[in-house]
Formats: sequence, structure tokens, C-alpha cells
Amino acid sequence: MEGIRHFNSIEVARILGVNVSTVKRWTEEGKLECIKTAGGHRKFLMAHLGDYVKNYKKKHTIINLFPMEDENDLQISYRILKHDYPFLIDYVVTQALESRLEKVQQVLNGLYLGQHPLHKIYDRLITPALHRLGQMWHNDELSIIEEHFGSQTIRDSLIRLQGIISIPSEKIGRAICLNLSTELHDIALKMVANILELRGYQVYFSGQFTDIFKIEYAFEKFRPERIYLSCTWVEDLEKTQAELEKILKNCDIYNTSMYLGGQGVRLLKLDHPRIARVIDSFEDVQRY
Ligand code: B12
Repeated sequence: MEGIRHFNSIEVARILGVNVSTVKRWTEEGKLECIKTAGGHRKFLMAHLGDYVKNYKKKHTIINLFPMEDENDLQISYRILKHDYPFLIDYVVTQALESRLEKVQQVLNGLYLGQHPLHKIYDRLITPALHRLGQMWHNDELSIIEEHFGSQTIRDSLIRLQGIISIPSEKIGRAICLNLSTELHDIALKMVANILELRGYQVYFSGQFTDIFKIEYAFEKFRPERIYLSCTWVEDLEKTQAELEKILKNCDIYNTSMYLGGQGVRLLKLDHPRIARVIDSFEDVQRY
């Protein structure tokens, strides 16, 4: 349990807006899972709260993820409830640049447990926050090292959020999320993977700088119905186009549909029947 954030019954009662005795009752009824310590105390993981919200919380009721320790927490919690994305973008950018992972994560968890759809959190908060970092860097308001700390904090908070997302156990298909060999940007692809998991896909995520020399291995092993290709930075257009075509050949063999996204896609030649769609929002990742 060390290093894993957990809550006690008092904190959970505050988050869910009920009495401690109600929390106790729900754990006894099996509605809310918990871990019992050797001393008989209940400890709750974020995933336990996520499951409870998914299974029992009514749409209109309010979740308060901030432990409410000070005026500032109250303010953020209020902005979450009001869906005040412009405010939250400023807040996330400021906290990310200070590497305050816990604070960025609180916002994401608060929105998610407050039943904001994941794609909306990504389109309306995370994408604009990352674009803001890019803009600040472009305007020389940030050094590259500052930008690295900021974007890495956001990336880590997304990975932690993944820990509380309730993924369906019944799978509807298999999808590979792939970066090409010169691509370092993988945050958007990670978000695509999260949404696909939520939709019920078994996702295989390749990570940064994926050498596609043996890409047929991945097709043979995973037999994906879909492949999501991310292309933000094109260093060598000819090489990137050749990699795309090699992947498409495998799509032909394995009957796989390709979905693409990223700022570099517009540079590529995309006239192939296996290309199902170019996607530029997370809402569309959810939809198609
Ligand atoms: C974070 C970041 C980095 C991080 C990446 C960390 C990581 N693990 O991903 C670091 C610091 C490592 C980095 C490195 C570099 N970066 Co950079 N980076 C960014 C930044 C600030 C955010 C990128 C991001 O995650 N955006 C959030 C996503 C969600 O937004 P999006 O990319 O616009 O994507 C949207 C859609 O296209 C779609 N989408 C995107 N990908 C996918 C994939 C799929 C499958 C689907 C369906 C949809 C989809 O979803 C989004 C919804 O709107 C951008 C600024 C910006 N404007 O985006 C620059 C930016 C992308 N980087 C840029 C550059 C130039 C670089 C470097 C070359 C810098 C350098 N000289 O070293 C290197 C690239 C190295 C490499 N070989 O890849 C340029 C790219 C310009 C271009 N495309 O021609 C940008 C735009 C900055 C700028 N204004 O110049 N970068």
C-alpha cells in the first residue's frame, strides 16, 4: 500500500457527501469496497470510489473530491462543479509547471468522479492545457526544460487517472495504438487508448519511437480489428510515408481498419481503402 493514495472513512464521507455511518453501512452491504487494516480500520482506494460512482451514484448528485483543507480547495471544487474549464485550464497549467502532480490529479479525478465524460475532460481541459504549454514555449515564455516538466506532469496524471477508470470486462474488439519510429509525442495516443479501453477494446499500446521493422509480428500476435496511428512530428516525410504504407499492407492482410490523428497527418498521402478516418478530437475517438 505504500505510495498508493488511500482515504479513510471520514474523507470518503466528505467526498461522497454522506455521514461516516453511511460509508460504514455501504461497505457492509458490499456497495462500496474497501481494504481492512490489521487494526480493523477501513481504507479506500480511488478505484473503490470510482466503482461506487459508476454503479450507484445518481447523475444529479455531487461528488466532492477535494479534501477541503483550505479556501483554495473549496474554490477548485466549486469550479469543477460549475464545469468552469477556462479556470481549470489556467490552474492545471500553473500546477503542472510547478510539477505538482497531486494537484493536477485532483482536478482530473474530481471531474471524472463528478461524471464528466472522459473525452470531454481531454478535449476541454488536457488538450488546451498542453497547447498552452506549447504556445508559451513558442513565445519564449518557457524554456524547453520547463515545458518538459509541465507536459510530463500532465502525462503522469493521465496515467494515474487510468487507475480509476472502470474498464468493462467484456471486450468488443482489439486495437493497437501505435507511434512511428521518430515520434516522441505520445500523450494524445495515451488518451486515445484510455477512451478505447473505456469503450471495451483490448488495447495494445506501443509507446514512443516504435520501430516498425517487425510490425507484422504485432499484427500476427494481436490480430487487431483497428489500428490507431499517431503522427505529430514528421522529421523525414519519405521515411514516415514508407512506414505508413508498410503498416497499411499489414492492414490489408489482417483486415484491419486504420484511424489516424495528430498534427503531422496532413503531410501524409492518405489514399488507401484501409484508412477509415482521420480524427482530430477525443469526442470523435469516442464516437467512431
Ligand atoms: C508535450 C510536447 C512535447 C513533449 C512530448 C512528451 C510526450 N510524451 O508526448 C516533448 C517535450 C518531448 C516534445 C518534443 C518535441 N516537440 Co513537442 N510539443 C509538445 C506540445 C506542448 C503538446 C503536445 C500534445 O501532447 N498535445 C496535446 C494533443 C492532445 O493535442 P494535438 O497534438 O493538437 O492533438 C489533437 C489531434 O490532432 C488529435 N490527435 C493527436 N494525436 C492523435 C492520435 C490519434 C491516434 C488520434 C485518433 C487523434 C490524435 O487529438 C488532439 C485533439 O485535438 C506541443 C504543442 C501543441 N500545440 O500541441 C508541441 C509540439 C507538438 N512539438 C513540436 C516540436 C517541434 C517538438 C520537437 C521536434 C522539438 C525539438 N526540436 O526537439 C520534439 C519532437 C521530437 C520527436 N522526435 O517527436 C511542435 C510540432 C510542430 C509540427 N508538427 O510541425 C509543437 C506543435 C510545438 C510548436 N508549436 O512548435 N514535445
